[in-house]
Amino acid sequence: MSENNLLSKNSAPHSDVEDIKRRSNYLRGSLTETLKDPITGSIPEDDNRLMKHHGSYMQDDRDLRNERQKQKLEPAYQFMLRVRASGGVVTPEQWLVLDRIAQQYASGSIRLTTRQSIQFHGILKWNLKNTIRDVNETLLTTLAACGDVNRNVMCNPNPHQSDLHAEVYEWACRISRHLDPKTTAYHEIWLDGEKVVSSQSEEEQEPIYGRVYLPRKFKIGIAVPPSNDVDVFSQDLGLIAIVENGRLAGFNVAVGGGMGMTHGDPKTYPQISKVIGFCTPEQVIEVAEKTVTIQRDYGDRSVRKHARFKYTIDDRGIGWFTDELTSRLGWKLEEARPFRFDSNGDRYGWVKGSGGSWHFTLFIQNGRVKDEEDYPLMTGLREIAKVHSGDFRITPNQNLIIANVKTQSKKKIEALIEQYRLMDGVRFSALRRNSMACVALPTCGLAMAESERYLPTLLGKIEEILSETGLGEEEIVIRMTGCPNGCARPALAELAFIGKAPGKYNMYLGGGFAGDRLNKLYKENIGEKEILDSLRPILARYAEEREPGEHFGDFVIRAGYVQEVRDGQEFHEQNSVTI
Ligand code: SRM
Ligand code: SF4
Repeated sequence: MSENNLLSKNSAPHSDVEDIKRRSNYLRGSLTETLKDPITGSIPEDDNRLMKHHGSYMQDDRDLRNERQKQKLEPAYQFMLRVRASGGVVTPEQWLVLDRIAQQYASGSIRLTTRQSIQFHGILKWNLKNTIRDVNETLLTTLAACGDVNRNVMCNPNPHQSDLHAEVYEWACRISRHLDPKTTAYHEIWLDGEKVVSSQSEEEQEPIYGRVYLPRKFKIGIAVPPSNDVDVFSQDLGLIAIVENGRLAGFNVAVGGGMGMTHGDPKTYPQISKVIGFCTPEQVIEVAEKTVTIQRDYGDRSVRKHARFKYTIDDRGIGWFTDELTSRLGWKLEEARPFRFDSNGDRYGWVKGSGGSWHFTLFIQNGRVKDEEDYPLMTGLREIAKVHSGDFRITPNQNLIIANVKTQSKKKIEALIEQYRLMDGVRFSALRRNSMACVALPTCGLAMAESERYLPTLLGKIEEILSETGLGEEEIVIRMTGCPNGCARPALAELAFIGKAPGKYNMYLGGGFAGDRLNKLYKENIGEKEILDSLRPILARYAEEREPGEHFGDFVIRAGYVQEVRDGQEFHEQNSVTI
């Protein structure tokens, strides 16, 4: 692969980010120098673009933005840092380091993300290097947590099938390692590694990505049916573990999912991936690599909004993609094998795994681990980490599993769960336990409305309606984001709210309970009162008229509130149903 190849397939002028990457000498830019600049707490935009590949974003505290502007001060610059852990597995020792970093360098909380990673907010430029060094010393990394590369590989942390999970998890780690950027810039900049001689060829420096990396981020997730907790259809490359006679036979391969869109731009849309075939475990790394290289060579490098893999596939057709994949592999995927998903949520509380160990799944509201007066979550988890000999697993729904607790240690962990009232998290309503919100304000620079800070309040009000209508224990998948980028995968929720402006949301209905169908716009730009007024009669009818076992997302389609969306290209079509 050479850069000329890339240029020939993408003849339109390249976006500025492509030039920044090309000039960066494999993600170095002038980061070493600008991090040392004592005049400002910020870094220049070119370096900020590169910094994402190292796992960090420059942000400013938006709660303070106006006040500081009035006082003619520079914005309160700070950095978000994302720590990658394939499949979300961290040891208790690593958890204790993450906990310490949160107190020492960040805003005092740990944020579990929708892709099983960990985020810190509020790190000052002067502390970034120490923070990244500490993360690496505990054998975790921030490299490729963000940026135009393959991101954290998600993997189902299903504790019911521990042996199988362990095998699938191992494949997730291998895929991730194989697709990691190979540049030594990360070690040079953050870990004071030796500078590598510049005479190395492109093939030696970045054998898979090349000098300009991918046109856009790339995401891979592995689901183990019947759980679709990784939202496999939202991934650029989704893998569905196929279990036959109790062993892992291989993976169905699904391509071209993605959630992001822009309000008012119908050329952008969320999409669900398409299942194109089956491969054995031994073939999966090659399938992942070739898929990534197809996107590397054919993805749009001129318009970043149109650069995700889903558009490459939709523009050229799924037939084109499978032909290209077959030609690069030199062999054909087998026909996809049968599978069935029953939900995309988590199961809470204690379960016994197949190896005899115990696992406790704890609901963590929107993934935010912090102490509150009546709910000392962060302290509780710290105390558990001090005595726990198993591991922690971050779920794709921003929750945490205290995993692999030996029978003889269960009483000790139970006592700590009791002491720190962590069971309270399990007793939340079914609606809340199936909820997710993205970070949004005050740190996310793209947020148009609140999300993490507002969803808990809105849920309280919807819970009242649910108990009035006798639906108190009904599981409804509800998600909110502060903008249409879709970080909490809202387009796959049965009920979703996507921020439009402060206090205003678009309301969507009709996603599949198992994360297998996109939802549809029901009402636009509405505030809390209208949200509740709209929902009340729908929920009342659902309580009265639902068929046995019928999920809310299916009901709203059958009852005619919204039309079914079978493909992302229908997402923006006018809802011809009027109720
Ligand atoms: Fe995301 C950008 C947070 C998962 C689609 N996302 C951002 C940024 C970095 C804002 C920015 O670019 O300035 C957010 C940082 C906010 C903050 O203050 O922390 C952000 N995204 C998150 C997290 C932390 C949300 C959460 O509440 O957990 C998730 C971190 C995942 C991780 O650990 O790697 C997160 N983002 C997602 C997902 C869900 C997923 O991957 O399963 C999506 C939709 C799936 C997809 O990619 O299609 C997602 N984020 C985006 C997009 C839209 C991309 C697009 O296709 O257009 C952006 C904007 C962008 O890239 O330009 C974005
Ligand atoms: Fe920010 Fe939008 Fe992502 Fe929410 S969905 S974290 S507001 S980019």
